[in-house]
Amino acid sequence: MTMTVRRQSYQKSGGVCVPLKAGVAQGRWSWHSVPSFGASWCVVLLLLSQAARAQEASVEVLHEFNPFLRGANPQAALVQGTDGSFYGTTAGGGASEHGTIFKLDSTGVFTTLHHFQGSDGANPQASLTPGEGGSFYGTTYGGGAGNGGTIFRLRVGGMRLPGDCNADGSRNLSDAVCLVGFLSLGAPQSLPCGSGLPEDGANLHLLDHNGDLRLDLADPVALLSFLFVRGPPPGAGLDCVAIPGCSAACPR
Ligand SMILES: [Ca+2]
Ligand SMILES: [Ca+2]
Repeated sequence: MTMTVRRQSYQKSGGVCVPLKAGVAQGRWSWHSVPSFGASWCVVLLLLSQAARAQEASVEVLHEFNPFLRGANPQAALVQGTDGSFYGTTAGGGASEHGTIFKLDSTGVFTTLHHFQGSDGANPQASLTPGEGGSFYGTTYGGGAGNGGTIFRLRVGGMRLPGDCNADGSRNLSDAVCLVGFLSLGAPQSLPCGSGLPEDGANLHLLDHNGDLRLDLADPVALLSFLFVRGPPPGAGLDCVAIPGCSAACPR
């Protein structure tokens, strides 16, 4: 049986060692040797059994809010986005010391997405709420025109037109050619978002025309069908959407 050894101060009372802290000797710990010294104190080795250890929780620090300019004093719960990352706010810190919005991705990479300036809000304290197209809605305690706070929308990722493979801001025959070229000829050598691979969620979001969660020749065929014979629209819709992992390429 695996044991963990801890040292705990005990006080001698009537010749017997008594734990100083309540709860130490309530069954989770057992003490196996009681070398005593002096008139008033004992030193006790406490052995925590493996079974008792299994009941203990452990905390792993994923990020420390330091320096202050990257955000400080988070108060709201994290919320998970459609990309699997966790999003949250800090009530303080940031470039203007009015708080920030941040992202912690699935690999533990921390990114500050926005620094509140005061005019757009200050000191957010409530959780973000997921909205359409990977966006989030939230509130700030202060800031805004009358310093009474704001309601804001956070768009995560660049605005992209579904199906726009060649990133020119329009959806037409050249996008079907782009996707066929990548899938069959290796030109272009990469897709426009994320890692450039077809498995990347951003590229799937942008180019999976038939919505079957994979990119293959059926997608440019479906795009051609939509463009020329009134086939079904792109799985991600007709309008520009914010896609995490993509840079912006929508018409203004
Ligand atoms: Ca295009
Ligand atoms: Ca597909």
